[in-house]
Amino acid sequence: MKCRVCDQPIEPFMSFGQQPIANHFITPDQKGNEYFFEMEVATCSNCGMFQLIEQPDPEVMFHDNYAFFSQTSKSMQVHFKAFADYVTENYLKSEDPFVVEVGSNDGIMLRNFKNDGIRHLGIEPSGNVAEVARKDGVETLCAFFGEDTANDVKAKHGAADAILSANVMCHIPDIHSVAKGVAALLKPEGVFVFEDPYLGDVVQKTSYDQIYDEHVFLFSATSVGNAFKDYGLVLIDVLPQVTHGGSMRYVLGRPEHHEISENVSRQQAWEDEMGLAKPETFEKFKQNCEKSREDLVSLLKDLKAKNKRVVGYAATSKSTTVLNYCDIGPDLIEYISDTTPEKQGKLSPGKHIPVKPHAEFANNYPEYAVLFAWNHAKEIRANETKYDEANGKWVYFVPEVSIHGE
Ligand code: DWN
Ligand code: ZN
Repeated sequence: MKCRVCDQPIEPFMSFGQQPIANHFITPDQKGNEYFFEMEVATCSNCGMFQLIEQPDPEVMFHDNYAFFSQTSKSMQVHFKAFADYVTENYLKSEDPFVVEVGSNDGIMLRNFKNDGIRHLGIEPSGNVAEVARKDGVETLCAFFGEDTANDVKAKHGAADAILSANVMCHIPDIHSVAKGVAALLKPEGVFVFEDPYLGDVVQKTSYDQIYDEHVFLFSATSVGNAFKDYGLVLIDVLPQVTHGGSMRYVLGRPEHHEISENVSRQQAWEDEMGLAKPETFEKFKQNCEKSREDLVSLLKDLKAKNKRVVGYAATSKSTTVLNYCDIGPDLIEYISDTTPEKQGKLSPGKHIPVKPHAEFANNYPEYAVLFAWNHAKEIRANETKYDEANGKWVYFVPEVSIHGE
């Protein structure tokens, strides 16, 4: 096997077993017809890239029925307004700037540029979410991003001052085609700003649920720096983010036009110290994942033995990895409450736990709720004070399996 980025040989250090498509919530008649793949992971000791060995075809994962809409979280709306303001204040200095977002989903970030009258274009392959953005007045092209799309956009709209992306780059297996596209579309002084879940956080918190079919890479400052250097793009800044349980914002540009922040070398030095490219680190990570699995399964079995009602809270993509890796089905979790209409009335991928609207939870509180959207804990706990008052307990599994509210 070869590294997807630098072509050096790599070996998987761990398998999460047979995993389905994380966002493919099924109807009962689709049982037995699900797509599964062996989810093995590796890190490259040459370029530092953490990656999936096998990834299902993009068309299987992203399509017109894609079940994730970014706008479902209020705090993410606030986050993307702040992201847009950061870009405008720091990098949109030209007279009539043009901003492109790769994987613009339902327009959650670009609508801030639209509101400020800034020229923008979203590039989004999933037709249903792109349509939501268009209805909101956000210019959106329904396409996968690569060199060809970049050249088409440049011919039609001109070069971009900023190319942005959030929780998308880690989904694209051909990072070289993205880098070529970015290099082609960006003005000489332009910037490429993207953020994704950060490998350092995943390893530190044992948040292995960030690993699923869509996330072909988990980035670090080291691996991002290596991946783009052949295209004349260097890291000029890195800014840690609290979103998605710990993310990193990477700012890339051409060195002749930008100063390089000290944040870059500081972060890379921290990664070296932490051993983020070393096999021992991932051997320990594997052991931590196994311990997390044992602890969660034994807690749920114990609650079942005590006849407690346990449900899941939020049918996240991440929950697919947890449920399938830990082999947790409807015998241990009665249903999963989720606010997304497209998921409700369906069954969770692989383990077939029913997904029900939030009203089901609110109208008949369980005794325990497993918080699958632990990354939104602050927002969710603030919204669910009545559940706490009713003596409801929360099960967390990041950074370790624990019960809250007791
Ligand atoms: O990278 C990705 C990230 C950005 O978003 C995608 N591949 C898919 C998605 O991952 P996720 O599904 O793990 O995202 P979230 O934001 O952790 O979870 C969203 C799900 O949680 C939605 O189905 C809605 C649900 N939810 C809920 O039911 N009640 C969310 C909140 C905040 C709530 O209060
Ligand atoms: Zn590599």
